[in-house]
Amino acid sequence: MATTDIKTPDTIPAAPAYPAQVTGMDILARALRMVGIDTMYGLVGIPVTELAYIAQGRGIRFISFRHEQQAGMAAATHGFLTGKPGVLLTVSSLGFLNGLTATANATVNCYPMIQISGSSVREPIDLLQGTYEGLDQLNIAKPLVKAAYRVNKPEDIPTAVVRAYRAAISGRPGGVYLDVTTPCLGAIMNADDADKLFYTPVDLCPAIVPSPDAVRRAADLIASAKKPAIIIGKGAAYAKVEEQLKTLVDKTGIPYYPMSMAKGVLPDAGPLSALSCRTTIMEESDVVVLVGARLNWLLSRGHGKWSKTVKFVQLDIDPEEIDANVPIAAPVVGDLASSLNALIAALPDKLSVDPTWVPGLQAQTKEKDAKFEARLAANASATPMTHWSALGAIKPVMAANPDVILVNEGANTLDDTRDTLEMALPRHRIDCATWAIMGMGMGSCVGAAVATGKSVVAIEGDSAFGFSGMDFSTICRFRLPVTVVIFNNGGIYNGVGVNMAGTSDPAPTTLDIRARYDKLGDAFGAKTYYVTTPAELTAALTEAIASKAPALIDVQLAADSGKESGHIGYLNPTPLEQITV
Ligand code: ADP
Ligand code: TZD
Ligand code: MG
Repeated sequence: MATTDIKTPDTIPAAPAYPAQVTGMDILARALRMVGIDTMYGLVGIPVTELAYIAQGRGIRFISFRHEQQAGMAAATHGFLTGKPGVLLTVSSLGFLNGLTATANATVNCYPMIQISGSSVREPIDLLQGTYEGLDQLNIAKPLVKAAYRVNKPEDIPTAVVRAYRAAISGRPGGVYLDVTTPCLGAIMNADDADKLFYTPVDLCPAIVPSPDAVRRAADLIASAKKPAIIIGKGAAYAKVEEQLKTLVDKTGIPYYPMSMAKGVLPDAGPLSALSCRTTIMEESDVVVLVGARLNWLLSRGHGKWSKTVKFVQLDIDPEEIDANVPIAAPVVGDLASSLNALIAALPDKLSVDPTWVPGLQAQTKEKDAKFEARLAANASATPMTHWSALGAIKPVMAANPDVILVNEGANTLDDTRDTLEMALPRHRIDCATWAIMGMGMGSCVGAAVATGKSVVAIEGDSAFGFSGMDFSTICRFRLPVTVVIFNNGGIYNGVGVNMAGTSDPAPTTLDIRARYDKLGDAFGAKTYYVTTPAELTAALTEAIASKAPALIDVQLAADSGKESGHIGYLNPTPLEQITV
């Protein structure tokens, strides 16, 4: 054979130029970037593992968790703090269901988030043929979320993402479910065709301006008030209307009472803060202005101690909220910034308030605060520690670090912490909120730290911590500046429950009074502390916050510290003391 017959690379014909191709996963990651999503929380596996890799490659931070519920709590907290939907990524079936609990909780709390879940191939799910992780996820999600969509074709992904985003933040924010099928994730498109799908959506969260009539009616009612009060809810924290609220309070001199997660929207310690006067406001106010707060169980649904003649002004974005429990005399439906601006402009410069009203509330505040301080002082040296002595040790440290975000869950641990720690800044308190659920702790810590870059302190009951404790490892893996403080009183409410059968099984409320939670922190390389005195606790928390590194403080309390159900024992069908068997 002549050497000229040998094919060299030069003589091999060039391969035909096939167009570059992309998958549905790539389109999804780009669509998320297009609406400004820069972080995703989740837990991967079939069929979304590669999606997470691609998202990371495209500049979306992927925060990987140990349990989807906690990833969802992080996404919800991210949404609440930033006003942009937090994104949760889950696998099909149980991963989806684990995450859905957080998406449902977000919906109840009006936090914007999007749960994106991979789902299996449709046909065998619909015919119940037993496919891998087969579950009719879309229909299961629907009743628990604000909106639910499924995307089946890669061409539809950018539209689906924009729709999910708008649904999460427009009107009343909430949880949105986006189901993405496995074939859609894996579908291949020509890159040129895919490029044409992307667009920049206009005005993703439009203002909703209240009607002038509604504003006039509300302003007239407020102007007629003798004993007015403002109740600030977490809707106001979310809507970032602290400046407008300050102007309203400065202009009118109306005192304010914050709901739990609205603490700090205006300072708890401000001269017009009526934080200690909840009952007086309920019993005596003639006009109450609800600003992003629902008249739900947390406000006795407008009944109970409320004066029979009180008139409500309600500022809310959701028209369906109005009259939900009691008649609302002056509804103002709109976004809070627009509504407050309009209301401030419509109010007279001076109100004719009863001259004894505000000084009376201020005197009451002084008296109640003094009593509270006396209680803390009386407990200061209690050994073993109680909730109060522990909180007395924590209070000055948190006061010295006002920009630290507080995460808080438990029963007594929740109620006593809320009562003890004053908040000076908006959106610095995240708790178990409207549903009073346990299991938001570690996820919320991660979401708060990632979304804001700020330091976080969680104060957790020992039971509450158990719901999310494994995701302390996520705090450690991402080296977040989070300190977790565990109040160990050995149980749900306390550790002195008695097994009514008299057997060796623990009582239903009993956990582990001798547990060393700090050793869990050791397993993941955190700074850890085990403290038994208030002085040790003050020192440990000071050092832990200053370290800006993951830290865990196990606070040993007395087993008898804490009462059943904390402040809401009245909601039990029958008090434990009255139960006989
Ligand atoms: P809290 O538990 O603090 O009392 P809720 O969660 O019960 O607060 O109420 C929050 C309310 O705020 C909801 O009714 C919600 O519709 C409303 N809301 C949320 N965002 C806005 C907004 N941007 N403008 C007006 N209202 C809002
Ligand atoms: N499960 C879920 C998901 N949410 C709940 N709220 C409960 C159970 C019931 N529950 C409460 O309402 S508070 C609480 C539970 C289990 C824990 C209280 O114990 P703790 O706090 O250790 O967290 P204290 O300080 O001991 O009261
Ligand atoms: Mg406990």
